[in-house]
Amino acid sequence: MHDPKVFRSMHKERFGAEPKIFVGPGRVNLIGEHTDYAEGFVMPAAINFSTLAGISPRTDGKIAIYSENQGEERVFDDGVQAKRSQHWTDYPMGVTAILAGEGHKIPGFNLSIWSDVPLSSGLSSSAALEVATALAVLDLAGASYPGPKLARLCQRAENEFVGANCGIMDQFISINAQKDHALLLDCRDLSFKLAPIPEHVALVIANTMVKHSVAGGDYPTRRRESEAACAVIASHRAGVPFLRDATLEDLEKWGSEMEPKSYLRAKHVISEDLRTVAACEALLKGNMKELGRLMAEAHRSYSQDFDGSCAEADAMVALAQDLPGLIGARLTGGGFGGCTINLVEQTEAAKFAEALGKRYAEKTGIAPQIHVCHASGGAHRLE
Ligand code: GAF
Repeated sequence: MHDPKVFRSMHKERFGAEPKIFVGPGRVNLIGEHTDYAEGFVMPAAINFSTLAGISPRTDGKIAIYSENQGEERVFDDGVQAKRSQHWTDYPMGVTAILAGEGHKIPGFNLSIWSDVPLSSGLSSSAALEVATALAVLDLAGASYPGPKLARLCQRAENEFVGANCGIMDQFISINAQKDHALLLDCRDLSFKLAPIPEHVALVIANTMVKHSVAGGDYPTRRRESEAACAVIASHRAGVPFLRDATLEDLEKWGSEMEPKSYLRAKHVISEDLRTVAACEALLKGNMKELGRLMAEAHRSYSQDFDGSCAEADAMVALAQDLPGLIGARLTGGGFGGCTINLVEQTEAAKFAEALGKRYAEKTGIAPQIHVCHASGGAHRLE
């Protein structure tokens, strides 16, 4: 992580005021992909890559936002904006606008941002930024929310202000994560179960270096395709507003009325919900073999039925299979690139990471980034 002391003095030098600093972590999803917006199940963990947001008040009503990563500062002379401007500041401004819309009086402020969550890698750099900003702005406004409610507000910032049609998973885990745990989240009522990640298991995150984006065309297309399948089922059986409510039997019964692509997308989503709940049980029982099997099946389903992978991610998963220490591997996050998650025996993790990186570079000609991570806690203030 960035040295908070350096970050603090950077803010002080730029804005002439002492900041309060807040942290929002990125996340990795162990299993449960494209199920959140279908009100199903996901099982993510926060990771030790995060975004820092430093905030100090201003008296002139202006909002200044500086990103050390972008090397850019933007000043909004009339404070909170009503609309996006297709700029990276849409994320922090979106959160600010949503909070203002909730009735909070938000004075002018200086916000500085720094992050080590790799961008466009499926590790939720957007949610980390939204969540760190939300804590910072709420602190300034003298307000706070319970975690699940705050996650919904951050999701709204992304849906309504930024214009990316994401579900609730990323914001939820960034806020509500617990150190050394994965969290099985029911995306319908936001109830959750914590599952400890055993000490002997490392999270090895392998970045294919193929850029992923939720705002891009493929994510909303897949979402539409799966929702079209749900509409067919709902036209026969009441009480299926989301694929969460559908069964594999429903799919077999009415699948012939669906576009073939929609059928396959729904097959992934419905079966992924079952796998995700089963994976949590396996993790809780310490049944790593079953967890690995479910992850392998989840990757197959994500890649072949949902068509959410890419050649590089498929290669990264395939190349991991016979490496010593592997428990399970699959593509994580929104898809079409980004990172794979490998659960690996801790004692083998360093060697595993090195061997996987070498194999991937030889196979694809791309130098990957491979990180041995651990599950960290949720967003908080840095004292
Ligand atoms: C992205 C989205 F932001 C999440 O809401 C989720 O849909 C995920 O892709 C796919 O599981 O991270």
